[in-house]
Amino acid sequence: MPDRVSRELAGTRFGRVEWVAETGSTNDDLLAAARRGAPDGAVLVADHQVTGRGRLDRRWEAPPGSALLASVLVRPEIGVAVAHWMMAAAALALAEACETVAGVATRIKWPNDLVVERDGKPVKLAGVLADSILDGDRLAAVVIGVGCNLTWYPPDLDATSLAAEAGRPVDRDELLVAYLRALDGWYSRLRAGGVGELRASYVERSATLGRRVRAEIGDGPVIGAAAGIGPTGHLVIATSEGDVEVAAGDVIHLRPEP
Ligand code: BT5
Repeated sequence: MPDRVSRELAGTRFGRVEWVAETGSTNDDLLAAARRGAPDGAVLVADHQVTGRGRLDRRWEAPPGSALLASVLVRPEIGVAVAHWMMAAAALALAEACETVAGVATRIKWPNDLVVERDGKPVKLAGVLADSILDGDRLAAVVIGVGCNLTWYPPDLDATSLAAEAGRPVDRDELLVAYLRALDGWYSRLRAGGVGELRASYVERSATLGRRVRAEIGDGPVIGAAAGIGPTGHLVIATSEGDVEVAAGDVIHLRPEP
């Protein structure tokens, strides 16, 4: 119900929501729009993506109408170093929305997965993908896409849907509104006061910190205790040879290590 959504988002920077039945990828569409000069706050929602993307050109799968698939375009006027925190803001905002709208508690698996915990194991509910357009060392634009399973999840993966967790259907528009309102709040706080509050909330919601992990990167695995998140969003892993910082862009997989 686009009209209701726009009404409920009035007063936030995300009031201009565009809907499409089908597209390749909402992130790709908003990146193209950003290059044509689209303003801060543009939102695109699709019922279906034919080529939905994850990180490192992985696929994001969702049958038509089964998920919240939404991207926002922001022009945050912050340094490149802070880009990670826009993705963190989206993950936190979506986590808050899942809680308020569906009563489902989620945690954030570094860097960009929203998970529920089952028998101490992360089960993926949603993913966040941030793409940046740079202007020197500034961020000219960031497109942040979220895919959140509502009724379907890939049966062959450790995954779940909001309906499965809530035990009832969850309204996509209600989730979208709650997500965009929460994101608007985090975005404002990030711009006004820096990453401090966001980082504290992200750390509090982390499914990764305090666990033993194995980060697969190009040069081989980094194994140790996930000890912290650095100022630019890197994961600090305490290994037997000292602390090693790994960047989201370099980590192919992050897995629990016994
Ligand atoms: C992500 O990547 O989790 C980010 C997903 C972002 C999707 C949104 S949808 C709107 C916007 N437009 C786009 O084109 N993308 C964004 P990553 O961490 O790389 O995880 C990808 C992996 O998650 C895949 O390789 C699968 O293993 C798994 N996966 C794919 N579809 C899934 C689903 N529906 N539920 C759970 N896991 C899934």
